[in-house]
Amino acid sequence: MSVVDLASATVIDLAQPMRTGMPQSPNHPPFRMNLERRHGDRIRADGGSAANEIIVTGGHVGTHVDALAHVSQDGQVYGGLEAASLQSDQGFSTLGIDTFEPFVGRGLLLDVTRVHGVDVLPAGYEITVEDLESALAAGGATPRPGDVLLVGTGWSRRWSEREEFIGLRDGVPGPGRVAGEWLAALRPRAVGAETIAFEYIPAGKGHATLPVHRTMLVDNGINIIETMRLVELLDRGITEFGLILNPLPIMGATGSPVRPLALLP
Ligand code: UVW
Repeated sequence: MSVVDLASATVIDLAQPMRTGMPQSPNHPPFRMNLERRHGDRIRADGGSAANEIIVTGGHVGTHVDALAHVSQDGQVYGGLEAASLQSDQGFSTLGIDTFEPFVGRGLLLDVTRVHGVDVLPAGYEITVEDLESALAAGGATPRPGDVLLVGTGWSRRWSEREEFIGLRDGVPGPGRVAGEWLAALRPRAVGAETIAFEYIPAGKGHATLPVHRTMLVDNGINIIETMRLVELLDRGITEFGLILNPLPIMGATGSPVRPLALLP
């Protein structure tokens, strides 16, 4: 896209709105915001006043990117590095979210809802390799290494149903271990979805095991984006787009909120 094209591009916001009480993985400290100073608390001599807030939050809240340092397996993070030697109270000396190079490139949406002819996949549904192959074929684009691959489940439509969205009782749809390996073999820069975890979570299993996190973060160095708002892409049948993905450069953190933007000519 040239600069002129960019100025006239349609921009689609792929982030969920962030507010206290939004759906939250039980694995993480929640997001809390409070308006600490209100207009009128302090009024300057010229009549001016300012309001501001205090925000206390985990790194994995709202729409966010998992850094490679987020998950280890048998004590090792991506590249066979010993996790314990990299971490301190200041975070990680490498593989933190600060090492994520801002992404400007191509995004592909593998819309599994379209494959099944539904708006929303059922809770606890395991997305298979066949589902992903069919979604890719329906979208029509061939993935290239370095693309960001998003999996559409329709679950951003359920954002306001807090307990159901978290899925502790009924589960969450997502790729199973084999489908995760199939995605990783396409060598994407990152993978993402609408759900609380980029995983298939069966009913009643909570967030006990996260095998796709291991495949992506530990075995292949592929970042994960969770809790995306894909409803507009799904409704409009958009499966290929420019994508800007730029998490906050919080030094050594294992994740960061992000506001991904899809760009269409
Ligand atoms: C989960 O708890 C699964 O979310 P994250 O991947 O951010 O840890």
